[in-house]
Amino acid sequence: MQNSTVFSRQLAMDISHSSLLDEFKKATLQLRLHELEAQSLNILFAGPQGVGKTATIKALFGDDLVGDALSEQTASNSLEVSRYEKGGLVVWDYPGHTGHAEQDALLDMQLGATLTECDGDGTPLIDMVVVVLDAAERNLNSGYRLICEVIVPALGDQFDSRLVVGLNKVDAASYGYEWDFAMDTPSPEVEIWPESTASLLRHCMLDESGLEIAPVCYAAEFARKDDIARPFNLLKLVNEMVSKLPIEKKLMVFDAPLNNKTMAWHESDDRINYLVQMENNLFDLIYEGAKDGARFGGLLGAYLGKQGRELGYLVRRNVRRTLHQE
Ligand SMILES: Nc1nc2c(ncn2[C@@H]2O[C@H](COP(=O)(O)OP(=O)(O)O)[C@@H](O)[C@H]2O)c(=O)[nH]1
Ligand SMILES: [Mg+2]
Repeated sequence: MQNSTVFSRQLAMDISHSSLLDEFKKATLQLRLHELEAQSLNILFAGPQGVGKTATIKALFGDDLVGDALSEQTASNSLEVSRYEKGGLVVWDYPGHTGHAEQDALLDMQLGATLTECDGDGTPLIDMVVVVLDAAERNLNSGYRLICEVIVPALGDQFDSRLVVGLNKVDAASYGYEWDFAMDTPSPEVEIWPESTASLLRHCMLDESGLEIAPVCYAAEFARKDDIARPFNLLKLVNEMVSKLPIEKKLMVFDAPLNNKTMAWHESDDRINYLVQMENNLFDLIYEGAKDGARFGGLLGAYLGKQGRELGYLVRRNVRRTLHQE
């Protein structure tokens, strides 16, 4: 049996080879997977210059996605929107303000227009906007204004399910505090500054725009002593995205070329178990009617009996393989 790198295809193969699922269940699950995989996913990244939008895209979807694009060199500091595409995934890397008032106004207009664009059925072109802000920046005003004055009005009443706010560079924000190398986690102090910035932002957005959005603190390139930088809290960020996306788009995140570096998905604040949340999300998506992963005794799907448990096992195995968490 040949393995597939596409999540839903590998899962479909595993389902068809399973000896514990009956033929009817197999057919139901295959049909469901087939419905869910025939989609496209458009994610737009926006935010001021230098906050790490491109770094975030690379952290999530690997260097290849961005590297494939011809315009990489020219795009990084230009006014052009870069568009990266692979399979059903389309990523829009939107340039930030340059300080030139006229150009900036034009950029905002373009961004607003892209976000309001819909197809004939009224389905938006852009499924999700991820606004990246720099937690290390003392002044977050320009990013904040971008959210409140450009993005939220353009998203209209769907802003809640189409907007994720990320506070990047938590490593740089926590200057003075150290990574706890003995425990291999950030020391509690490392999180305090970005988290309080996140609550402040959340409060301001709620107050000004009625937006109930909790920014996710993360680092696309957590710089570590004597080691190459690697992401921190990436799983939390991607979880937030998957949780908000409409049902028919969720699986596409897994079918996208997710970063396949071994350590990319490992380090998180562990406030909740993001991997478990991800497994639950996927299980509920594929096994219609399931809730919270239908866990029994902690086992994914086990509440639904033998077949649920088998699907739970297959989902778990594939999630862990995709995110290198075996
Ligand atoms: N310390 C730190 N630096 C980062 C992080 N993410 C990105 N950077 C750096 O920030 C700079 C700007 O990143 P880039 O992705 O080009 O920003 P963009 O203009 O928003 O696309 C680069 O030098 C990155 O290496 C992070 O999590 N921590
Ligand atoms: Mg960039």
